[in-house]
This record gives sequence, C-alpha cells and structure tokens, in this order.
Amino acid sequence: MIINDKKIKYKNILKKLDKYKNKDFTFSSGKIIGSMCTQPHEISTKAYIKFLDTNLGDPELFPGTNEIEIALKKYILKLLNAPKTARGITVSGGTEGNITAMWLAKELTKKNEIILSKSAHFSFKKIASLINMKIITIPLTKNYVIDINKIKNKINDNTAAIIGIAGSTELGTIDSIPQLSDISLDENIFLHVDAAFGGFIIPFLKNLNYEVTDFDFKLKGVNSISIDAHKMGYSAIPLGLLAVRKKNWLNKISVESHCINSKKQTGILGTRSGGPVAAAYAVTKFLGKKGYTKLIENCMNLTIYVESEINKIGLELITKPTMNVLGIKIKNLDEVYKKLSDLGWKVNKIDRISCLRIVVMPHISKKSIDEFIPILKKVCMEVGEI
Ligand code: 0PR
Repeated sequence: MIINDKKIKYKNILKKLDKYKNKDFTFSSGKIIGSMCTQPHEISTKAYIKFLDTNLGDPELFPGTNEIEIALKKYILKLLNAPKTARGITVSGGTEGNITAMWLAKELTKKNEIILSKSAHFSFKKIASLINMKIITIPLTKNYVIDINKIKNKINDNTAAIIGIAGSTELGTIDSIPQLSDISLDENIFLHVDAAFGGFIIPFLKNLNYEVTDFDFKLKGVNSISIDAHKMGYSAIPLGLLAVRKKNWLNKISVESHCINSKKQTGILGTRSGGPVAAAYAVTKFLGKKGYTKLIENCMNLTIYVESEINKIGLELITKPTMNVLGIKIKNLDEVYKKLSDLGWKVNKIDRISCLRIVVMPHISKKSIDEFIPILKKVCMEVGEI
C-alpha cells in the first residue's frame, strides 16, 4: 500500500512538472528569435546529465571531472590566443565573468573606477553596487561602438579598468579593441574584454574571411576576457570562462579553503556542478573548428537573409549587423513588441535605442523567418509603423 502511494506521488510530481514545462516557450518552436541562448547541442545535453552529481568545488572527490575542466579551459584559452602564462576560471556566464574580472582589477590596482560605454551589459551596474566601484560612461560613435576619443580625459588616478565589448548585447557590435589595447598599454590600465556573446563567433568569422577586429590576447593590452559557452558555444546553461593573462593574478581572487581538500579556492562560487563543464567539453570537442565555422556560416547567411527581408517590408536596421544580431528600428516599440508577443513570437525589446532585437541562433531556420516576416509586416501596418 505504502509502496503504491509513493509510486503515485512520484508520478504525480512528474506530471505536475510537465504541466509547468508546457507553459514554457521552446527553442524548437522556432519562435524564440531574440534570445542569446539556444537549444543546446544534443551531445552537450547527454554530457550534462552524466555529470549532474559531480562537484567541481571539491576536485579531490571528482578528479576525472576536474580533468575535463582543465581540458575545456585549455581549449577556450587556445581559441582566445592566450599566452602560456594565461589561466581560466569557469564561471556561470557573462555576469559572473564580469564580476570576477572587476574583482581582480580592483584587487590588482586598489582603484575603483570602471570606464565603459553606454552599451555595456547591465551586469556592470551590479558590480558597482556589489564591490563598491564607480561607473564612468563613455558615449557611442554613430557606429554604436565606444568613442575612443572620449576615453583619455576620463582616465585618472582612480581608474581601475576599461571595458571593451566584443559582441554587444544590444546590437552585436565590437568596440575597437586594438585601440583600447593601445590605451591600456600606454596608460598601464587593466583592459577587460566582454566577449560573452562574441567570443564563440569572432574567431570563426575570421575563418570565413569576414572583416572583424582583433579582440583577444593577441593584443598585448588585453588583460582578461569573458566568453560564454551557453550562448554561441551551443552548450547548456550555465557555462562561461573568465580568462586572465597571468596565472599569478589568480592569487588575488583566491582564498584558503580549510574545509575541503584543496588548499585554495579561486573565484566566486564554491560548490558547482560538473554538468555544464562536461556539456561544454563535449560540444567543443564534437564541433571543433570546422563545426563551429559551419555553424557560424549558417547563422550569418540567415542573418543576411533576415536583413534583406526586413528591408523589403519597409523597415530599417539600426546598423549593419557585425554578427548574427539585428536591431530593427521601431518607433511604436511597446505596441509592436506586445502584439508579436501575444502572437507567440519572442523577440527582445531594446528600449534605449528603440529597436527590436533578433538574434539568429542555431535553432532558427529560414522557415521560421519566412513565417515571422509577414506577421511582423502585418503588426507594423496595424500600428502605423509602415
Ligand atoms: N555580457 C554580454 C555582452 C551579454 O550579452 C550578456 C548577456 C552578459 C554579459 C551576461 O551574461 P549572463 O546573462 O550569461 O550572465 N546578454 C543576454 C541579454 O541580456 C542574456 C540573455 C540571454 C537574455 C538569453 C535573455 C535570453 O533569452 O540579452
């Protein structure tokens, strides 16, 4: 009897979970077209489940998982042209990567001002509050990248770091990281590159002969880079890497860890699952340079197609896409966004520059774009946008 009751309870809980899950939007519907995440690659999902019970906070217990983490870091550091002295810390994503980088910059310099552009990710606002730093905002040029000429007179004795963005959240633009690198070297200022979105794109765009600026450790003034596998790395959430130029900098963000077997723990988190790490290891191994290049090629071809379809219905982009991110100029933003959302189309709304953001992630097909464009046109006509 008791066994039966337990079985029923067990089944009911799973049924209830399904009910909740069914309320969620799915990547496979093709209607999530504004998100920077995607349906993870199948091999990444399998690996995730296999390592669900592992804890990288205690590598003594999970030496095999620890080896996977080391191999994954090595792969990503190589992708970023990191020197031998560089090291990586796996993080939960761009937010933690940025927080950890600024923690490091603060510890290294004992200063507290961060210079960044208007299009920097909002995680820097959290940083300012969390570790008591001050944000100094630089305007954008007409190409929506940081205005380099406005930086020098903002540098002072309190400057802890400058931020360069390689793939902005709003439009996928890339700041002139080579020029920021020169400033970093001239003024001896820590330069952190936020490549949470672009890190798994730019190296492969280069293989495809797209003209994109350098953004990585090849530039001597770049001190740290954050890059996310759970965005264009095609892996499961949550996984990013913060790469730093010098191994000994890690001491600044490490503490002694008496209750676990390793002497020190680096970074913000303690207990963390090996699942996302194994997931990212699996997908990076499986795709490799060839697979990622093909993936980016497909996303870019579709991005070019979306651009031409948008223009055909009389709408304009804010700026020509640098990567697979498109910002569509919309005056009646709230209305258009709401109508699309009510029809099940999940685009993102960028209020600051009054545009709808489309991100052509791997789960999006030409078929879903061909379904979306006539609906966008109809909605825009209804509100008098076109
Ligand atoms: N840096 C950049 C350049 C980013 O674009 C983001 C996230 C972050 C840092 C922070 O990364 P995590 O959120 O992984 O910590 N930008 C996306 C955005 O704001 C996050 C996102 C992803 C939002 C998928 C919605 C979504 O469905 O759009």
